[in-house]
Amino acid sequence: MLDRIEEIRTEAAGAIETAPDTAELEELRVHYLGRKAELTTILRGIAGLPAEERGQVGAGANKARQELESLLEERAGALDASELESRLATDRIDVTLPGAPARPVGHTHLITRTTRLIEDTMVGLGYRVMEGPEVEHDYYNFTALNHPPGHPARMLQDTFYMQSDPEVLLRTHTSPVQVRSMEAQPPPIFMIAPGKVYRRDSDATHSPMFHQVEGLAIGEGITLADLQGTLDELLRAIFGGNREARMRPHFFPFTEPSVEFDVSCFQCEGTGELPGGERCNLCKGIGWIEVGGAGMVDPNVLGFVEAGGYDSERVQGFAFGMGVERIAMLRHGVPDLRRFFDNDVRILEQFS
Ligand code: 2U9
Repeated sequence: MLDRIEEIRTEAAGAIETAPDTAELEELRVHYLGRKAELTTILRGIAGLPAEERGQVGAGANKARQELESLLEERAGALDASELESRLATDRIDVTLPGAPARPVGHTHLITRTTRLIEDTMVGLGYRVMEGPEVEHDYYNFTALNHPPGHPARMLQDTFYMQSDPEVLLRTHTSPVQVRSMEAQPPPIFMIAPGKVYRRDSDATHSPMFHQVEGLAIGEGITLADLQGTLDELLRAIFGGNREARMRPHFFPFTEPSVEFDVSCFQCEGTGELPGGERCNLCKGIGWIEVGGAGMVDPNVLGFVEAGGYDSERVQGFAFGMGVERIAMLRHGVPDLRRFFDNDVRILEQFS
């Protein structure tokens, strides 16, 4: 019996030492130490052995069992460690990899891009970019901008008024930002005000919400010639090449004199004619395209901010305004302004 126990121990010890993985090791544990194992059967039968054999066989079988148990534990520890090591080596996850499938990168909206182009150009000329509230007081939107009572632009069809307070409205232009900026900062001031504005108007070229960029330059000795040079520079940045600005007389309540300004046509180079001899369809053969309004700031407007240091006898300057949608439509050949607000991603992809 003792020989058999020794045989089992040797055989089991060899198998345990060479077990290739924890699953096989578990099978060996069941085979050599489980309920139906030979060694277990021997231990269970000790009581039935002759008295003189009991002690030796019992001690031998228990020793063999204990030895095999500790060998199993040792091997399990070694296998666990090496299996963990190989799992760590093969299961490595690079959390910086993109998901599958990779997400497409989005596009900046054309209105944002056009606004930023204008901002970058004007910042390059030394202007600051200022913002203000879209819900405005009548004073900043109209009164301080020299809109006399009863002026048509104040009329209900043009402006969204608050029902609960007719003095409060959605700004119809970004000009209130200039007034607020002049209140906050003495001259000289060079600033632009980009942002959303609201008017009761809706068709292919008008939207109840659209975007403007307005500019303001006030200081000593600023003239209409400075406005011409600034517009030349800005329109070249927007429409490229050797574009020029052209001013035509107009009327605005907040500027005197007031002008509308055009850019020389970038399709026919201002000739009004295409290479084949036919009339340019973009400028309708005129050679110029209307892009905005401007003028010298009316002394009455400066009067509203006199307390901030704007003495119209000492400082003067110009202001200009452009509709961002119109600029983007011209630059990119978009025929209908509503496409900017349809939320169809294809228009973003087309102009990426
Ligand atoms: C102050 C003084 C004067 C801003 C100006 C225009 C002319 C103008 C239009 C262009 C197309 C609006 O988007 S549009 O419909 N803007 O023609 N805007 S001068 O004049 C100011 C602004 C603020 C204190």
